[in-house]
Amino acid sequence: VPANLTPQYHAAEQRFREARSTEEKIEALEEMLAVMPKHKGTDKLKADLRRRMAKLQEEEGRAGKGRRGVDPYHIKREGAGQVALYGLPNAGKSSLLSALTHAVSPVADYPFTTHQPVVGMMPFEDVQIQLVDLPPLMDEGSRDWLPRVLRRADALALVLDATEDAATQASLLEEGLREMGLSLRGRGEPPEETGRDRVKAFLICLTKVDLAPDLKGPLEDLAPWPAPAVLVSALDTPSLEDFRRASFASLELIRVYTKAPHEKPVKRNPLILPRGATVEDAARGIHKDFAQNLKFARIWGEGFFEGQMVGRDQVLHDGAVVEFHA
Ligand SMILES: Nc1nc2c(ncn2[C@@H]2O[C@H](COP(=O)(O)OP(=O)(O)OP(=O)(O)O)[C@@H](O)[C@H]2O)c(=O)[nH]1
Ligand SMILES: [Mg+2]
Repeated sequence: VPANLTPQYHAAEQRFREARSTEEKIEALEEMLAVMPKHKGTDKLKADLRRRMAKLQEEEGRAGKGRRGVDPYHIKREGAGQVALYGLPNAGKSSLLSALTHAVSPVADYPFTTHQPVVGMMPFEDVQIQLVDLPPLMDEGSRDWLPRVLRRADALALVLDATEDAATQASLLEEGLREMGLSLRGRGEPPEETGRDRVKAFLICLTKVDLAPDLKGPLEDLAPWPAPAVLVSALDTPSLEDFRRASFASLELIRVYTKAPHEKPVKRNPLILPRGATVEDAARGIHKDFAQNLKFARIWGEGFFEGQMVGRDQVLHDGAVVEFHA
């Protein structure tokens, strides 16, 4: 029986491989076990993961209640995904975090204001995205831990000050990331590793547009970049909605809504799945037995007639409503 591991499993496995601390390794393993399809084909894998888990837990115990294994800069992922804000000093990162979330990150009109990560939850439609405000490029104090935080984020938001040269800022950031072993990929490009580099999804955010005399120039300069630039101002609420949308897009996720037979298709409590997820993946997101016993599903949404019958391999799109039949 083939294991048929899901995209979520592979993502968790990647986090396991990159984990530095025992705590992180345990966390990634827990997720691998949780999202792993459970059937005959994965019995051996499950036993193997359990064994590794036991060993790690023992290690953590030896390290004195896990004190040594804990990374104080480990930011526990919450919500649909984690987007890290990265930019030059004074670009406007903390102002964005404060405008988009309930978190407060000190803002000042001088550079190098932020020294520690500040985390906030940003609502977008019916999902929550975790935003992480960070010290800027060239900040000496964060040299040791900043690369780890950036590596673990699901996507990076490159925050550029619209009153300064956009292309230069973007290149400096890309260079800085390269020095940390990070490179950027455009949307839809596969997350393959290029040598030792970790490849990150990203978006470009041109902020302080309320102060910028000209936006045509910067936009032309940024056109060759493989991610669309969003234009925002921390002072302009409608523009912030564009940032929320672009952040969600950068995570390459879909929202799938489920309903019981005879219920109206209502969009609430979405299942969050990686792009490319199928009916079977959605069923597994609810309960493993659901996926195993699934006979067919009915689907509502773009490209389908209402309640169209589909099989377990049907790829789902953002906003689809699904009804499972066992
Ligand atoms: N007019 C205007 N001013 C902004 C905007 N965003 C940030 N600022 C100002 O720009 C300055 C820097 O903002 P911060 O949010 O502290 O910038 P930062 O990128 O967090 O800076 P570091 O933490 O030093 O890297 C502050 O004086 C902000 O008030 C904006 O959209 N419009
Ligand atoms: Mg700041």
